[in-house]
Amino acid sequence: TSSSESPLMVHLLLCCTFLLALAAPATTAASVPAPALTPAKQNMTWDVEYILWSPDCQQRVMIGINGKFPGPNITARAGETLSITVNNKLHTEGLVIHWHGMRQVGTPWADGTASISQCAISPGDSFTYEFVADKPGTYFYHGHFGMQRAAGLYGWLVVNATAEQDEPYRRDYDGGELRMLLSDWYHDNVYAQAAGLEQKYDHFQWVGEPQTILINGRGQYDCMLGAVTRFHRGIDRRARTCVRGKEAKLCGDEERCLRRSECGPYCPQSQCAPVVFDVEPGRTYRLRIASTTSLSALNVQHDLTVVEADGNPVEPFTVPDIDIYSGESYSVLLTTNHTPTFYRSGSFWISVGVRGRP
Ligand SMILES: [Cu+2]
Repeated sequence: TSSSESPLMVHLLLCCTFLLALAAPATTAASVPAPALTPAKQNMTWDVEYILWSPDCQQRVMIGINGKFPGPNITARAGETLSITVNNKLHTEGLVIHWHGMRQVGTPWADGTASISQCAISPGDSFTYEFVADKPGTYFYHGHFGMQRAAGLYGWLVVNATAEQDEPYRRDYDGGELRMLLSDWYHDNVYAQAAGLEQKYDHFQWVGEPQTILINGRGQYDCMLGAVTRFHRGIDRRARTCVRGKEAKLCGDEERCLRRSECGPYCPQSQCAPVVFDVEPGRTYRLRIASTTSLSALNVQHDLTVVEADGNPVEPFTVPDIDIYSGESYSVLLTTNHTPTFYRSGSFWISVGVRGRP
């Protein structure tokens, strides 16, 4: 999949509506010192189960958490304890969850690596992971048993710095935070992928290139989004339902149509609708990027300033695009300094393509 022929894209919509939710933390954090917080604890309960989902407008079986894909966003403050009770509702396989980037100081049993730090949680059983999110940074969690990560078992784990810690680049962005969790997606299920890799006499049969790149669990198979201009004409972000016009005839059953995302990427309710970031002109945003791909090395194209890599601040440097390999994460600064001339209101694209694979 060359990035120039079939770019999979994020649409940055420049919106005149002020996004207070995004803008407010930036201004308060810069001017008013946050009150000292007592060490807090977040409790979560997750049911991990098979779900039917259409991440690229084609329904498949995935592994979801509490009925959804990707899993819940965890946003912690450094020093906070996370307590996550995981119920294994996969009836035929074990389960663990690894907290990628967490140092697990004093809690090695919470690392979530099957057969290393713990036995896999048996079907029907539960296990409570409890650990301190001690270091600010951009992380994620994922299944670490069999190929469960490739089946969709992953999600964000972002650790914010405390007021005292103050990340060095904190004052370099005034627009808030955006997130892009990237992965590759294959239409062959993970059991078929594993069977190919493990074939007795002809092992390491790789499934091939991914059908779709997912951004925050969303993608569009086979360039179905079409030309950029078609997308701009086709999408109605205020639409409350999936079925309208021609699609009504196609779907008939709206509930089914929504569930299977049969109305395609143009319906904002679709599980495969493109990710859209609302941003204001003339601001700088912190964009967190992480990759959970099976094997694809990805490339994100946009002018960016890199400020964090894998939870460590780096001397800022500016790039026209960035390569990201599986398991890596970055924070980059993105400035909305282009004049919005492109179609309708100001709309811009970030593209994510496959750079290659090892
Ligand atoms: Cu990992």
